[in-house]
Amino acid sequence: MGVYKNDIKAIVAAESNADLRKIGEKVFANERLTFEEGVMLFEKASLSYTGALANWVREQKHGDNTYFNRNFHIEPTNVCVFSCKFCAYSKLYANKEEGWELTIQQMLDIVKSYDGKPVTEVHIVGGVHPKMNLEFFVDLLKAIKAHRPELHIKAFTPVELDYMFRKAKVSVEEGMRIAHEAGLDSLPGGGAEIFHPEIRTQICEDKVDADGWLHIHKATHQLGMHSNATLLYGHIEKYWHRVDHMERLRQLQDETHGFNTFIPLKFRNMDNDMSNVPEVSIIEDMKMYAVSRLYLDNFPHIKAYWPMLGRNNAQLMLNFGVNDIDGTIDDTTKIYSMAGSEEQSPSMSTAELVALIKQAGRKPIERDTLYNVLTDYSVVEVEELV
Ligand code: V47
Ligand code: SF4
Repeated sequence: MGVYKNDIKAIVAAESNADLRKIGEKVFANERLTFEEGVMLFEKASLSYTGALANWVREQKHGDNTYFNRNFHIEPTNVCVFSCKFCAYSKLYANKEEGWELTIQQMLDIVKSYDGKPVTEVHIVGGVHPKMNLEFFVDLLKAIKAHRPELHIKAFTPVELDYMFRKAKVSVEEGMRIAHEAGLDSLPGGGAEIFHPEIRTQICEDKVDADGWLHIHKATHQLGMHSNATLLYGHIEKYWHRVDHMERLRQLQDETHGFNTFIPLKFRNMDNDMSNVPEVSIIEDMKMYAVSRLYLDNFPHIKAYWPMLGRNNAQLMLNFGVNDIDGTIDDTTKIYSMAGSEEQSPSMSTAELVALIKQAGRKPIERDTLYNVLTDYSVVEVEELV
């Protein structure tokens, strides 16, 4: 699209703060930003400056290509042994009347309900139920693969996996091997929240810590699988906690190159134990996406998860470093609607997603989970309106 392309060098040259000018020059030279520079972008740079740089990087990496996939979600249970303060979704085991737990057959029936539909991925993530153990999920993975072998299974966060592995008394490496052999193809990005213990102990102290989260992703990458990473922003953290989080991810990515996508998740405050914490503005959202594009120089993709952010805001982020807009979710994904997300019952057809990306002046590309191009909708008409 190149809104900024011709003007970007002039924007940097005109910047009055010498440190920010240096950041701009480093971005052009493909030089890595330091921790201090990451914090400075959040604290000192104007949104237009950061946004212009992030857009430039986005266009260097992907041009106008904007990716989405066709997926569906399964949430095995909302019963959870943990009690993250931001979570509006989990129900304690003791309070099961408000909880649900699906059997393997029920989950397989959900998969079967997509028979004949052109979905390429199932995303499975939920609460940590004390009775849903490694054996249970191995059986689920095998059942799905037996029914539809080509469906990519992106499932389980390190929070769920850590619990399963410890209960099964297997190492992370052994547990990941078992899950992979049963059919697990990749990991979604959840459970990362904010890594730094100063914040983590306040918002989700009882679940897997930063080292544990990173260990599971490292073991995943070592098996040749890919994964995503998230960051929960806009609550009680400071800017430097966000940069610390991204720094840890950047370091692991240097080692393994296994991450595909970074997904900043905006904290929503409805019906949880942090309802007193106000939500941040759209300006903060744009900053978060833009700085992440600049800081995570070794992450191929930055995703705006539209059910959480709202489709119009997600569209806006396509000018602030974002090149992926998740998928055509067409179920009732409860984890967000319960926390007050923009989209109470997220659902968007391929035609709607394509139109949304085109309105932003970008090229809609349907991808599979691993970013192989399936259809370029800038040259192909949307064939159906499902
Ligand atoms: O880790 C929970 C977040 C995450 C709230 O990899 C909340 O493609 C905001 O990671 N406000 C799970 N966020 C979901 C997730 C995800 C989503 C979409 C795509 C992918 C991917 C991954 O949801 C949790 C937590 O950070 N979350 N409660 C809340 N109140
Ligand atoms: Fe459980 Fe996940 Fe909610 Fe934490 S965020 S309470 S681990 S469902």
